[in-house]
Amino acid sequence: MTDQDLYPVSADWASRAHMNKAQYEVARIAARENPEAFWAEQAKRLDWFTPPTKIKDVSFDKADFHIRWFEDGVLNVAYNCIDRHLAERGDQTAILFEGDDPSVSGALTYAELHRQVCRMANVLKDMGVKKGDRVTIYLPMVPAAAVAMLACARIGAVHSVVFGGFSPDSIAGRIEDCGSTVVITADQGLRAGKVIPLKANVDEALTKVSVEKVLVIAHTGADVPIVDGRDVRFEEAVKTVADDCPCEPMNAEDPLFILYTSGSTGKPKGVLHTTGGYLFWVSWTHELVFDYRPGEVFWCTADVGWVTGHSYVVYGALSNAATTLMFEGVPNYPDNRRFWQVVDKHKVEVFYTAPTALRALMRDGDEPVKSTSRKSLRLLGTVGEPINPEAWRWYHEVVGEGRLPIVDTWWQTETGGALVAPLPGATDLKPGSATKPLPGVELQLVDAEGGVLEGATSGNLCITDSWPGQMRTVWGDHQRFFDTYFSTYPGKYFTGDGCRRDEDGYYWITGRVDDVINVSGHRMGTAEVESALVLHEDVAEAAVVGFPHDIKGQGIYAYVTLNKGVEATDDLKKALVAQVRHEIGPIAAPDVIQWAPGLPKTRSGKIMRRILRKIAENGLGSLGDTSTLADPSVVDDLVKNRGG
Ligand code: 6R9
Repeated sequence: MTDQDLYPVSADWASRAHMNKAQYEVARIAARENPEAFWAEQAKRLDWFTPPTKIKDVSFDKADFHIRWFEDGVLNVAYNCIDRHLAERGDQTAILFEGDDPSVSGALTYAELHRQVCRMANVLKDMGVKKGDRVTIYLPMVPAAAVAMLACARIGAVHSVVFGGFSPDSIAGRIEDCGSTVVITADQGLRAGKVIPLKANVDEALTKVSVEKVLVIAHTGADVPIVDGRDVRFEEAVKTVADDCPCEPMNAEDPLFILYTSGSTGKPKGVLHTTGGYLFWVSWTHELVFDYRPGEVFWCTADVGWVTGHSYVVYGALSNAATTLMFEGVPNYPDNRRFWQVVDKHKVEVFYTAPTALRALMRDGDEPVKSTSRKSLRLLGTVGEPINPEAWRWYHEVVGEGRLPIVDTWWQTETGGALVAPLPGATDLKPGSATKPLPGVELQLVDAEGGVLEGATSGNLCITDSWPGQMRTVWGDHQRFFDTYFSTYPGKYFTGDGCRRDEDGYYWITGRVDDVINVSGHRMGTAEVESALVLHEDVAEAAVVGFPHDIKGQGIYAYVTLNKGVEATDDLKKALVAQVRHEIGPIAAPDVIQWAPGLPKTRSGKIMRRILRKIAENGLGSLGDTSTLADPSVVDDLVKNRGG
């Protein structure tokens, strides 16, 4: 098979979709030629307390760097996600819940969601939270997580959700960086039948940093210690609050949330998204890319701890009056039929997941899928990493029985929502390609020197103009925002991804070209893992690279140089893995640790990661130019002892 395999838009989809081919072309041109008018019109999909008259004010140039969208508009995100639906859809299910345990499920209508969000907002206010304050949320994938996010949005507090798989150290670092005064957590979470000690993790984090209050929600009902004066039991506090809470009028450019993400250097960055542009972008893309109609059952399997959960489980979906499904569990618990059983149980219509989950399920064959009906499904989606054509075809043929389009959506924490993705009524599909940019998204491929590449070619993926959902700053470090994304290729946003464009103008993301590893669709900075390793007293130096991994997409390969006289044992390897799990979380645990008597360095002392990547990939004989190595014998040893 070649990538010229084409899955054309069906006549049915073309006739009923929000956007067909002709409309897509018209929108592309309108957004490019008259952005003010185009976005002013599109932004009417939101309910504004004061509609914006200033639409776009952007410069990517160093001297005058700024990004502002809808800047005189006033709105509230919770109002758009809840209140405006109440009159017509108060009794419609807003959130469906499927627990880790298949016997546990539930549902919240929009009216109930409104009441719960108002009550949580009032609890937060009673705890002293005000507009602009930062609130850290560390919760399992349960409706309370969405309620907490919306409660913050309602009163203008800025949430920072920390994924439940992150360690106490990671929580502490994130609390400290954004100066949160309050943490919202639960007693425990559940995953594949195992308990996640959320409150205990928060307690440990708070031995390193302090906050004023911790709001503790009962989920499993476990008995967890309560610190007097600091911890507030939600179930107690909520007894005395009112059922209604007004929506704080927010400027379009007021912060909505901070979400930490890994980059090629340093500690994770606090990506900041604002109210108007972000909400507009996730709402618009959710409708277009999933060809969404209010009331359809939408299931995005991402955790709310990641941007995909923010944008499509919560904000995009609810702004479009969706019934959004929140799933606490994992694809293979109690067994590998779980995803499809949940689809049948809740009559899921749109299903959106990560390639890594598909690859893992594919390994178990077709039977677990075929034992279910899946007839409620009408559209499939993927996100997080490139999908290999083999997994794409399996998804299409086995899960979708050949009848469902697949939308492969390329985007980043920084972009707020999807930027490159097919529209099911407008874009013919090619397995493995995220296809084409959405209207208003201006892509460019450049070479290492920044030279613009035309036609069918490969290069570094840049975006030459802003879109409303673009991040606005790195929390507390605006210079880092500029330096990270706009200094490599002046005047352009650099994504960090490599990409190929084929002769039909389709984009094929090839993966990160920086020192970021994509492990099961989650970003991990090599520098972060290295820092965690060198914290160990026996470690002199460490270098971490990604390598191809059948299920995870990329695995983590660590080269470790021990201090003189330290014995290189398997127990020490285990201790190092444990160290990384403790410092960052289980997702950062190295798959391979290789003892390295020395690391390949240039004469100026820079580690040559290119060579380490090659060795990890087993790309022997193709190590490339090694003439700048200070000590070539180092490489011979690493090649000889590859893999451990
Ligand atoms: C939404 C999300 C962003 C990085 C991105 C790229 C990779 C995401 C992809 C994809 C190929 C896709 N990525 N979607 N690569 N095809 N459809 O995943 O955000 O966690 O910030 O990761 O993920 O490398 O740069 P985030």
